[in-house]
Amino acid sequence: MLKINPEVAKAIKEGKPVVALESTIISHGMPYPKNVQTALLVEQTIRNHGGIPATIGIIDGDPIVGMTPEEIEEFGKRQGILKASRRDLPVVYAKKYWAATTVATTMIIAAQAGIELFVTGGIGGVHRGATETMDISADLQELAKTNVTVVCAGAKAILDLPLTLEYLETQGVPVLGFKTKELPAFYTAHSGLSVDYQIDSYEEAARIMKEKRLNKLEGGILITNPIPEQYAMDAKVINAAIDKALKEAEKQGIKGKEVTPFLLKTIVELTGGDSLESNIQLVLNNAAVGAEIIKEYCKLK
Ligand code: PSU
Ligand code: MN
Repeated sequence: MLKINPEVAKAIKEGKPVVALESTIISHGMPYPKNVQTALLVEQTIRNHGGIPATIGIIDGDPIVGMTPEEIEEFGKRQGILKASRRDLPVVYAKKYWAATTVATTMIIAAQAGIELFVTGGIGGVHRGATETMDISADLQELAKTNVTVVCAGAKAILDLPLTLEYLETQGVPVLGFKTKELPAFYTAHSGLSVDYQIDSYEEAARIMKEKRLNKLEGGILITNPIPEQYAMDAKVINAAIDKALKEAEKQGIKGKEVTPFLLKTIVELTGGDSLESNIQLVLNNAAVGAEIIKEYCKLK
């Protein structure tokens, strides 16, 4: 049973623009206290753009839609919070664990609550070497079947970006570029790969969302929004850090759901915190764009 915060519940009922937010980025994606400061700033940015934020996480086995600032603070510093993807949910609920929601589980819970748009930093994808390891994020499968639009800054080059695009194509997920033809690569605006379509306005994004739902084309839409130029990292610096982090993960035998948090943390260390600043700025930028898109979508409904 969902625990929906009253402000969020009222907004959903009245057709107001609600934006879902994930909690793995807080517990496993950034260090304390920047994780909490960022989560609160993201919520404020959504409000400044006329939206209602709903940060999602699991407390004592209860899925919370619209965490309080105190709950966000707790997620930021508490040790031992699980990272829950789709397969973990029944166990986390039954055993009454605290768990952070990934892109996949945030989509699941958002859809159950009636929230149609979700903002994050980067999604999981097909990992490099996946032809051997079969490490493909459950986020991609969720995008294939759950009716939530996800606004992100592309995917990190810790992943195999061409294979990630192939997978999304097979699964029928539209990959859109917000004012760009190129798939953004999280810390930089450039991957050298093309998105399926460029969209040029919030309204255009909203109309695509509406058509997908009207025509019962189940599944998500991925809107990729490039990091603003002034916050982007130097491609050489970030790519060197990514390569080093990947080698370190291999050396330490990091596997399964530990891989992504390990890489994120190692990259922050290797760049002396610069990558964290870029990460924060791109999420704030996504929050602004996401709020504007859902506002347009609410007008169309
Ligand atoms: N990518 C990022 N930052 C993140 C994540 C991914 O740039 O915080 C998190 C998201 O919660 C995403 C999850 O859903 O990692 C993917 O984990 P995995 O690769 O284990 O599926
Ligand atoms: Mn994985």
